[in-house]
Amino acid sequence: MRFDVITLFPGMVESMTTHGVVGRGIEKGFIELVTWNPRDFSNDRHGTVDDRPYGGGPGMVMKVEPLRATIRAAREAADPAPVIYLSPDGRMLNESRVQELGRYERVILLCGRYEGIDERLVELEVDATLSVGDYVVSGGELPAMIVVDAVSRLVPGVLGHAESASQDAFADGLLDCPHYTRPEVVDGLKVPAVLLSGDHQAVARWRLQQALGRTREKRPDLLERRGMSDSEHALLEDYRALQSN
Ligand code: 4FV
Repeated sequence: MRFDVITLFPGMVESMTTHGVVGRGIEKGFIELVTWNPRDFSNDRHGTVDDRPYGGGPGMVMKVEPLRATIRAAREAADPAPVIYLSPDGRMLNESRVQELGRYERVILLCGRYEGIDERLVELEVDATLSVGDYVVSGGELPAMIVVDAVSRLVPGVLGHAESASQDAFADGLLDCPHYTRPEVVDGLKVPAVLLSGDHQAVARWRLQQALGRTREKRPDLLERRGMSDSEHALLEDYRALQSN
């Protein structure tokens, strides 16, 4: 999978190429990350990419031309790819949208800065807009890096065999089960006995029960959306009985 990221701060995004899962995915050749700086496509010698907003007000707005030239160059550089703009007014990123993006061979991620980009660029060149949450950060780079990381985890081969995206929270629409490691006792708090039993079936049942219970407690909206099988319903009832004891 290839990610082309249009950003005024290529170094910030390129930091992903040498760290963690994405860094390894690039080393192993499963992921490609290319950055494009609109300053290199500005048609004035100052590399101007922004200007004052029409109608007045604080801050600056990113100009259409440098971005359009950058998008055109990125588009021509490899196979067709959707242009995704990261912005608070986009559809909220979630696991199913991550899986949707994971079905492409390539995506172009457009990072805004300042107050944002000229709306006409969105109308003319953007295929979809995504938000990573109802708050404002100072640029689209961090949201774009979230997209690159979350989607890269779904690319076969990126996660080592020890890790698997199917174990991830939300992979099956549920929050994750709790995790424990050595030592066995911390301030008198023991690891749940089932995890020391060696009974893999009982461990899998316990982990599903915990995921159902915690999702019911913390994110009932997810459980509404996902629904449950009869055996999962029984597991959850059992969980609630255990919790109430
Ligand atoms: C954002 C978000 C976000 C808005 C103006 C960048 C900033 C600045 N992007 N999800 N939340 N973007 O806050 O995606 O240009």
